[in-house]
Amino acid sequence: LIKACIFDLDGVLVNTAKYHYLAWKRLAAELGFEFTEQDNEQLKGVSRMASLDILLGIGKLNPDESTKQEMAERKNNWYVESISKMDPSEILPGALEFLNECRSHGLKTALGSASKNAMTILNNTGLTPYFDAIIDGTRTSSAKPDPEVFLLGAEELGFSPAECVVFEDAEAGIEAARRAGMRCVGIGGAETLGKADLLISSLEEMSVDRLLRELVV
Ligand code: B16
Ligand code: MG
Repeated sequence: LIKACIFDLDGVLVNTAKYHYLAWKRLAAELGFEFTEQDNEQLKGVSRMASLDILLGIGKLNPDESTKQEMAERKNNWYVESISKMDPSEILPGALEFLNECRSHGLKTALGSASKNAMTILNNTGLTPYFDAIIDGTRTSSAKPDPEVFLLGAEELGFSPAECVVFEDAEAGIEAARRAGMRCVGIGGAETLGKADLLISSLEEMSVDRLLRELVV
């Protein structure tokens, strides 16, 4: 039986991917190479330092650890500047409606995000009160595809993994949900999210009825 929904943040509830992309692109430009939107696909759902490693691989650079820390901080400062201006209009279509529907049907809700900046985004968009538990990158030690973030969410809600459904837009996130023993709804295309139990293109297509109907085991 499904008792709880665990939501990824970036790409599921808000489109912060565009701000991550602009900040990484700016860093790449300062380092002297191009970083395309297609390159950016590889960074979705991946932690900050793992993203930097992918970026540096594209630029064929291999700086020492302290330089890497400085680069990650530089990128994050630009990113934080962008998200500090976010407001409720940046919540993705269907997200609020579905969160409200979950809660009115008695389903518990949790956030399961890799981002260390999740609280800023939730507070600026007004999403904070919609969650019974919030697990973000400040509370985990292993990044997706490790299942830690989702297992912590289930534990905090008091449910077993089998009672939780994860909503994800990134391949690493779908993998994390599967390793956690949770069912998952992928938001995006089959090329990257083929392993999801159910695929939709936005939360506008989701309803509690559909969830309970299509994800029965
Ligand atoms: P930060 P999610 C992820 O958020 C993003 O998809 C990913 O692009 C980002 O690198 C990661 O958070 C870490 O974010 O630098 O703010 O700590 O999709 O797990 O909500
Ligand atoms: Mg995401």
